Amino acid sequence: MTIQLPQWYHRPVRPDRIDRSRGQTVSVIVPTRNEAPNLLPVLVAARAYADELLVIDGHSTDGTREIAVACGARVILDDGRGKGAAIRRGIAEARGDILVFVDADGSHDPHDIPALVAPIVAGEADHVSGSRMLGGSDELHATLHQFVRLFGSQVITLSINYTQNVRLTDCQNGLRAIRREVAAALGLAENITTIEQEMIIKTLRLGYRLVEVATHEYRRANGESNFRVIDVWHRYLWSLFYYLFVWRPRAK
Ligand SMILES: Nc1nc2c(ncn2[C@@H]2O[C@H](COP(=O)(O)OP(=O)(O)OP(=O)(O)O)[C@@H](O)[C@H]2O)c(=O)[nH]1
Ligand SMILES: [Mg+2]
Repeated sequence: MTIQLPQWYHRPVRPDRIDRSRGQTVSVIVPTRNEAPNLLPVLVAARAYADELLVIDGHSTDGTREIAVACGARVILDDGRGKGAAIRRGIAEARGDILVFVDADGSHDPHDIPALVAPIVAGEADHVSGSRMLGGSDELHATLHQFVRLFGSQVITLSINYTQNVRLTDCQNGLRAIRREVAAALGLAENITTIEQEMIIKTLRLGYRLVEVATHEYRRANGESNFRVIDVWHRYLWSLFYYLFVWRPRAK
């Protein structure tokens, strides 16, 4: 079996790019399910930026947990309900002041962590979302399936922009940083990848400060996408409608 390293792997590791002068600690949380060939470079790069490295494993059967432990991560099994439930578990378990979420498939570059945490460290944001529209992506536009995903994602972004009076460019990226206290205060409920838009909408509707930074999305290093629009599109529409129009923020 040939294993590809992600394209970003040879970039220099620069933990000094995180301003540590205010003593804020960083937890990097990696949700993963059967990504063993991709996980090692992600964890090796991510741990250089992390005070705490958490891997939330979706009951992988491919040696994922052994790799995670070898990289010094704390491994937690999720409850089998999906990536959203894994993210929620990560928020409950993490102890850092700033939580950074990085996918395990090699599509997110851990070297973007300093740029993601910078606005939070500087006290200018509560939640920083990586944007593929600002930073580019290797695989948003090439195939019909990718076009459908991009179109759906843009419709969701426009709905959020015009109802919340913001001008975001990407509401579906899993690469983000958020203050731990804010993440806990959102009261997240989604079990699948709809958690990304839930985090964005609740951040805005609760009055927290959300900013985007440019992050490039790489082709997953090995394996195939597990995301099938046909299985989940109705859950995306329902959750968009629910969090925009039905859900009511509690007073902070
Ligand atoms: N713990 C856990 N992680 C998951 C689960 N489902 C997906 N993931 C991880 O979440 C990240 C994003 O997964 P998805 O967006 O579902 O799918 P993908 O296969 O990366 O597809 P693309 O969106 O095309 O990149 C990957 O690192 C997955 O390994 C799950 O049920 N539990
Ligand atoms: Mg992916």
